[in-house]
Amino acid sequence: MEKLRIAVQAKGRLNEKSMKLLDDAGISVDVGSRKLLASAMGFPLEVLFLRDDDIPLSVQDGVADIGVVGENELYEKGAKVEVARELGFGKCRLSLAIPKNEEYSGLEWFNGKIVATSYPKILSDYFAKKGINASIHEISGSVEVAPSIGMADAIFDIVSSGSTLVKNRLKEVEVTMHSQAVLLANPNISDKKRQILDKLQFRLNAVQSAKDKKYVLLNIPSDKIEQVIEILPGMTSPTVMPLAREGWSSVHSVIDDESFWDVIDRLKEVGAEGILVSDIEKLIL
Ligand code: PRT
Ligand code: ZN
Repeated sequence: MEKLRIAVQAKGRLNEKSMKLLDDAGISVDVGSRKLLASAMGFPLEVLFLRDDDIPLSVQDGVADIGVVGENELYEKGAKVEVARELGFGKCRLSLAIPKNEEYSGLEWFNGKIVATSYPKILSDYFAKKGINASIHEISGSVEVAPSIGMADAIFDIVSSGSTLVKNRLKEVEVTMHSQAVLLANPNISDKKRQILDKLQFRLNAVQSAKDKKYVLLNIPSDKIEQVIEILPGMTSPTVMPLAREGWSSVHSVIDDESFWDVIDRLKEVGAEGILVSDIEKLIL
């Protein structure tokens, strides 16, 4: 039977969350023996473990059908692939940083300077767009030490909390892009594989929708039901059931996590009692 092959980072920052994504979709993969290729159980999928640098082109060239990688790697490699979904993890930014004591006047500061980076394509596109003439020095690791050893005047690298910059006496002066992990897909996969991808997407949608919502159950005097329904727009009309206690009803609904506290405050104001809120594991809309 045809299987969809997903490329996942073998080890590193994205590995665990990529595997959790499959797990959330009910797909379990036996990775015990740390093979290059592992099969999923009960779902037509296999996992190819690669360095993240190799994922965009492996999807473009069809070595894998889909893959999980940071947008930074995707744009650096310039791979011709589809972005099937944003995954919301591995968030970071790509920034220019200079020694802390330097006075920074604006982007022109970089004219004539040497900038060390592992992302030469993204940086040269950025400088070209901004009309800056700097020389880019490509290095593959520990970019942040380049200025202190006299290898470069500045760096262009991934920043998350910013503590690596502080430790290396650097300051972030320009943010050029934000990045997160994305699910890539080869645009030319067979119809059969496309169906498997759609099935995976359906499951991931259910998990994602559930994460953004809460399930609410509350008791309310029956004459206040109209007011409660106004506060709880829900996805569908809320379920209302009579309680054994005379003149009271129970209301069940699904609300957005975002407006959660606001909704609870308003429910209390109209007299709701025994408000029970719980996480939703999956939600099929
Ligand atoms: O071995 P392989 O090539 O597969 O892995 P890798 O070493 O190239 O990548 P890895 O595992 O470090 O990161 C994988 C992806 O995670 C990156 O491509 C980004 O999309 C994403 N990501 C998210 C990060 C960070 N946050 C991050 N903080 N990647 C790297 N960092 C590093 C950064 O390079 C810098 O050294 O963390 C340091 C900065 O962190 P702060 O918190 O001190 O600012
Ligand atoms: Zn890498």
